[in-house]
Parts: sequence; C-alpha cells; structure tokens
Amino acid sequence: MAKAGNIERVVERADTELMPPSMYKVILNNDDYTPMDFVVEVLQLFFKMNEHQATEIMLQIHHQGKAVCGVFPFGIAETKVAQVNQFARQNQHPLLCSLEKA
Ligand code: TYC
Repeated sequence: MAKAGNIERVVERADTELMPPSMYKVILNNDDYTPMDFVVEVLQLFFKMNEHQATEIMLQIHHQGKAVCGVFPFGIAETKVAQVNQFARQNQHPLLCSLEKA
C-alpha cells in the first residue's frame, strides 16, 4: 500500500512531466581563424542543414558575430555544444559553440 508521502511524490512528478521542457538556443560565434568551409561542414553535420542553408548561416555569423543554429531541450542542446566544440578542437580550429536560454 502506498504511503501518503509516496502519493505526493507521484502527484508532483505528474505535474512536472506535463510542463514543456525549457528550450535553449545553440549559438555559433564568429572568430577570425576558422575556415568558412569548416563552419559550413559543421552546420551540415550537426544541425542537418543543406549546403545552401549552411552557407547562409555561416555568412550571417561572419557578418553579425553570431547566429542561432537551432533550438533544443537542454540535454540535446548541451550535447550539440559539446560535440561541436570537440570536433572544432580535434581539427585545431577555435570555433566556439555556446548555449542561451530561449
Ligand atoms: N570569420 C571566419 C573567417 O573569415 C569565418 C567564420 C564564420 C568563423 C563563422 C566562425 O562561426 C564562424 N574565416
């Protein structure tokens, strides 16, 4: 038989599970050294953009300093940031990917 405390916990969990997840913008930042082609490749590989979309976003970053590459629940956004930054470091580029709450 469930104790009162357990029922409260079940009710609390049902409440939080009905809330939509907080969303986070994944941002790519400009720098002076990362090759444009590499940024286009990152946008295609990690954000499922075609070459045309990826080139448009890369140029937006180049001219305006940064751009939103996608909006995701926290866990997915955090993983994308880690994967992009790891891929950039593996290829010796300073490209920086970061998160902002949407
Ligand atoms: N500014 C870089 C260059 O002139 C290109 C670049 C674009 C770098 C977007 C980073 O997120 C970036 N090679």
